[in-house]
Amino acid sequence: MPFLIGLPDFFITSHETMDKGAKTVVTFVPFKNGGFSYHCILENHREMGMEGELIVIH
Ligand SMILES: [Cu+2]
Repeated sequence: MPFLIGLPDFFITSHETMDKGAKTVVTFVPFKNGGFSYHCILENHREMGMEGELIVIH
């Protein structure tokens, strides 16, 4: 199943990844502390469970 990860609080979007077991990398400076949602931005994928939380602690 493809995924395209969005992390809106940090204005991040990954490259779309199609292959099973594939990885993607995003690089950014976490400029604020807290818990931030990331999720697949492809249609209905978030509702299917492709989401998580990133916790930033400085
Ligand atoms: Cu997806």
